[in-house]
Amino acid sequence: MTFELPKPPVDDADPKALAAEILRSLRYRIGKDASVATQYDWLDAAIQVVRDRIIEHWISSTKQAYEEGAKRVYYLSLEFLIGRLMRDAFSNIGMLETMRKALAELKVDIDVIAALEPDAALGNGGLGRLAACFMESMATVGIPAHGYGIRYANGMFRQEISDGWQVELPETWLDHGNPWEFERRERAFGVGFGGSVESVTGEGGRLERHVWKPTDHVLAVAYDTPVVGWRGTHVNTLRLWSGMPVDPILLDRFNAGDHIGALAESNMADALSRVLYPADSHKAGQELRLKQEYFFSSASLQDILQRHISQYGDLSSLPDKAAIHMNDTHPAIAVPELMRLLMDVHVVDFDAAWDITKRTFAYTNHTLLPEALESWPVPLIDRLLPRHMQIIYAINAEVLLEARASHKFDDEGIRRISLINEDGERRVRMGNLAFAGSHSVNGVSGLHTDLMKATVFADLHRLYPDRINNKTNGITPRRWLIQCNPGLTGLVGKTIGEAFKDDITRLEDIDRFAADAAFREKFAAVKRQNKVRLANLVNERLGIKVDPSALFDVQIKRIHEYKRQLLNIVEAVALYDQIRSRPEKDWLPRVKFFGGKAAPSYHNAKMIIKLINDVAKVVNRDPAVRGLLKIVFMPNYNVSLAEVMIPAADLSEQISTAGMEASGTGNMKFALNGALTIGTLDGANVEIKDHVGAANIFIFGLTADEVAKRRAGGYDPRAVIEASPELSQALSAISSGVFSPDDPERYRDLINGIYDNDWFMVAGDFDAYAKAQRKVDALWRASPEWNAKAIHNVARMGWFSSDRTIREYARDIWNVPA
Ligand code: 26W
Repeated sequence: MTFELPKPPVDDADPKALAAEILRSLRYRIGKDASVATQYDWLDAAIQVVRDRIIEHWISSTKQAYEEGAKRVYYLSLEFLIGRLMRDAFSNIGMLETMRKALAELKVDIDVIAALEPDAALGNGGLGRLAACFMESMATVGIPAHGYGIRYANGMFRQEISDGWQVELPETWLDHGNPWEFERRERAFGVGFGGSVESVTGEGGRLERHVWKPTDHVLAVAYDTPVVGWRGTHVNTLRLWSGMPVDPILLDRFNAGDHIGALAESNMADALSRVLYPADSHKAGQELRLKQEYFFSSASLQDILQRHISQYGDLSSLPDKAAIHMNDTHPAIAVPELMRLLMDVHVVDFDAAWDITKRTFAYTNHTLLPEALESWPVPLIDRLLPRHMQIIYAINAEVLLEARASHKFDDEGIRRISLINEDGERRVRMGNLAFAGSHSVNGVSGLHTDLMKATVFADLHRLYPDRINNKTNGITPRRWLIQCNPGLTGLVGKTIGEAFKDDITRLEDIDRFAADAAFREKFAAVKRQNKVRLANLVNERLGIKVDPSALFDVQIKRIHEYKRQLLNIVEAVALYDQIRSRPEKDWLPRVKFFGGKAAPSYHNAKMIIKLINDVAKVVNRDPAVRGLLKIVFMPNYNVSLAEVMIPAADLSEQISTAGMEASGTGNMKFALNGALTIGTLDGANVEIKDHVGAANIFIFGLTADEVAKRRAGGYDPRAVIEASPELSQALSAISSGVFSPDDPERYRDLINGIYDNDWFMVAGDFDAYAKAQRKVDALWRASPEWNAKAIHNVARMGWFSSDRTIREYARDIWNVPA
């Protein structure tokens, strides 16, 4: 017998009917009457109403993939920086405006409740946000995909600024519950740690297989969140694992009087999904981090294998039906885990298992910074995951055999290819492991991929020359244009029609309007509105008044020496000095915005935050500046704040030391929203320049090659500083305590770093940067030209859609239709 289920009842275009449905949801799901409902209750009730429609598509998408026997993509990532979901879901399913009206009928302001939704900060920065954009694009282009990660109870810390210093506070995004997630208690897998490996022998004492007997056990419980693609037709799943004890209380221990020890499993389970490591480029290094990596990799693989076996019976067809993608090396332990599951549980021999593994996995590298390349001490892996250590040795033997057979390497080359670093304490190189276990290894911009081939993976690239490929990053235009910039979206729609919403490359159609004075005026008016919105927010949060007609210059991203917020603030100090010494010149009003978090243990990054705030205090209060320069550090930068700041920016700061930013994705978001970029030839800036045209971007500074040459020898930062009066003045002001009268020595070490070594080429690029900034000033004065260039940027950014990136992954790496 089949039942016809009631579908969500009403006409989605009718606000009155929707309002009635919201009231019903409030009553029967939340158990409240409108008279006592809080704003949180309305948020919950509204989400539930739209969620019902999403579930319909979710179930049909899942069914369809199953019935067609479609190949699925599994995206393994320790980070998904998804932010708020309400606007995204409502907008993608086409109900944002009717829901706005329906709520208005009930005297509820959708923008007010939207602001109450917690910003799900399950990531550090670029890598996590990329995973979120990819999930949305996979749903949009209709690829059946699951994201797998950890449901951290505490995501990225909340940043407060106290007396100019960063203070870290816990982020508790689940405090009011989470209407988007579905707990799947029945979808739980055991994950083990520790113990020993036993051999199982068969007839005649022949070794048949190994069995790992872990001593510690936890359960991984699935929480599913639907991911809605554009137009809502395809819905995928983000499955996040939460740790649960197998036995909440170990009764034998409890009864023996060991009441604390009885909670050991419970505590470990809790710790596994407790907190996101907030270091985005320093090795986390802690044992718990490795445990998190194994916890989610193992649970995800067990889930994938169970689904595959129940549908196809055996695992030989796994590579034809599953593409498993590793977002950086964080899930690299999945390589030996799949080998273990194949060999020890499903009794596949090593060669066949290795073949299946390599054909199933692919790996993306997101950074070349040596301090961010993961490696784990052999003794640690041996203790936590003894069977995996054996398998890593076996894989290594295989790889080194191939390397020797190729006759391409001397002993040094072989040592560099080895999965085990033998210099000093022996460590497993997770990048080499991920590389060896994958059929595809990709970088995230053209330059980054070239550098991967030439540096970290030079030897592995020689051994496997077809494995490395490039996939330049992208961003979803739904969140990063349509939702965050309704003004510009409306203007573009009125001008060239709505087709660009389904094919973002059609934005090209507004290119010719750059020559149309009336259009430029309207474009400028939209930008101004967005700037007014940001100015109000700044006033509300910080009590700082900024003038929306000033140039809004924005650098928002993680705080890192290589991203060079220091270059930016030093240049601001130099400008301040000039405004004071030449008051008669017609200086251009400019507001410099900064935002970003420093890893709690990253001393210099925290000093840079304090310096920005110290400089802001002096500059913003100096009457001699007459408001011509303002400096604003926006606390707690996150996805939601980006959605307000990016549409309001005139100038986008993308000024990393060339060769160090793998791609950047903020750079793409700004240009798409009509900011001009000031940037180095680094990461995807190179490709942005190619697309928008050299005349429509401010490129300055050393190239990656030049940086490498300088570092190799002969670079004398002291001489460079002495040759630049502006720079010398600014550096000595900072270092002598002009901005830190309460502690004149505060910046001595930070500034000495520039004099002594200048690894990040702050001095090396200063003059070029300052000169480029004066070009910015000149163009800003010629505002029709500025606006024309900004329009060209918007028009030519379609290629940077993550839909394009995802289609390339689908075609070149995953072998799935898109
Ligand atoms: C082991 C600790 C750790 C954690 C995170 C090391 C490294 C990371 C990431 C690789 C940091 C990251 O987010 N990388 C950024 O990835 C973006 C998406 O590809 C790029 O656009 C950025 O340039 C890159 O810095």
